[in-house]
Amino acid sequence: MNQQNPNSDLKIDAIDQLKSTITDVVNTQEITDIHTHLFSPPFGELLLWGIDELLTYHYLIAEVFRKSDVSYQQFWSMTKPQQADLIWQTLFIDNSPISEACRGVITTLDALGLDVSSRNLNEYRAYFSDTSVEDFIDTVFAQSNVSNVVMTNDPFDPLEIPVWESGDTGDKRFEAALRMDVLINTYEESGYDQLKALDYDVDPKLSSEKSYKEVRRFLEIWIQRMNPKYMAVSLPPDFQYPDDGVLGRLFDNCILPVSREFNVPFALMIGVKRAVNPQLRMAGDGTGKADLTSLETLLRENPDNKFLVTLLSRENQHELCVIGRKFKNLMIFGCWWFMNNPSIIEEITRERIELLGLSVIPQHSDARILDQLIYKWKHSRQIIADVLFEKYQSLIDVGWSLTKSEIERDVNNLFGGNFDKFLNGN
Ligand code: FIX
Ligand code: ZN
Repeated sequence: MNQQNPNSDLKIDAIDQLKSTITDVVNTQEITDIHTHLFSPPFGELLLWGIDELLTYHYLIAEVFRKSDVSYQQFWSMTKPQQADLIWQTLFIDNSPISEACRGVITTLDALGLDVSSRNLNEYRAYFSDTSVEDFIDTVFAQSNVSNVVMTNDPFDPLEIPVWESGDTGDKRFEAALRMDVLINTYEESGYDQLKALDYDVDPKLSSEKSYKEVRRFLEIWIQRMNPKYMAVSLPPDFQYPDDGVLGRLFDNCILPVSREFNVPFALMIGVKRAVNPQLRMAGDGTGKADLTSLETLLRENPDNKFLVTLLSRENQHELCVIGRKFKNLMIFGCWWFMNNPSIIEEITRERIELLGLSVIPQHSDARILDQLIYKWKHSRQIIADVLFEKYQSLIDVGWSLTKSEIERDVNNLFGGNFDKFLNGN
């Protein structure tokens, strides 16, 4: 929502006025967070929150092994509070917490009103045990000024299925995204068996018209159940399109037609190498540079399909912006995972704005733990404000003038308007 005030139409032509206006607008604008791994309360244990979850975030698990002598086996046999204790001691007490993932914990605790100078983990634990999840959701949404978040919903997850079937997913601020990694990336190993078990008449190689129809039926049922904002998949850097394997058949005969028919965009998250170090479990994924010719082909051959795209390799980001200039059916979003560090967010945001103006979704949080909405957005808002300041300043320097309402319009589009228009437009 565009939050205007009576001074919105005053011309801004002085730099100090510009700085304070941008800071104010960027901090007060509500955000639609288009990709998270958060869940509403009916999903039970899938909704993670609290200090022990914050400290055992997989980004921090990867970091603790670099500084502690703990073996993989010892670490994985610990309870969650023990793992959190180890991470706190190693990364926050024995070393200063300056990595982005560590700094995020400190930003979050501070924003919640906890005394970070006490360094007292049990004091932080006490705060969370005195809070209900419902109250905490309100606190976090208010603190981060996020209006709604898009979850990541796996239609094969036994913990999710009963909630969707009940028709009651609770808090409407949590919206759905139909995630299709199991179907697309592991069709032959597991997707096929799971579809068969659910009575879909598919064949193991997904090579018949009958199978395509069944997969389309599966997708349609889930689209009706979830009302997802988009369908999504994460893909390895060597993803190829066109493709004469299962992926290509799924794309061409199932996903792209359904995506068009139901006007549900297809989100591609390209560049993840899963389990580069399996000992690290969820923390063991890596990144690689993709060949974006495949993305160009997909966009060119499917002009009536909408694609949301984020990439995991820094080396791919400039090329992605150039592709964005060529295809209006592409919406670039977020600084994903290993890209979600201040220096890289700044570089990518500037690069995107210079090449694509205000026609991008600059950030998503990828929060896995509710509390993280606070730091991920606080840190990103600051960087986005700095980049916008630089760009508006260069206009004012040569005599262009701006109003606050124009800045509000621009920021509103970046933080939610572009997403809504992309979903709802034709
Ligand atoms: O595939 C994804 O959606 C990734 O974001 C996650 O799998 C990843 O583990 C993550 O949390 C990144 O931030
Ligand atoms: Zn994610």
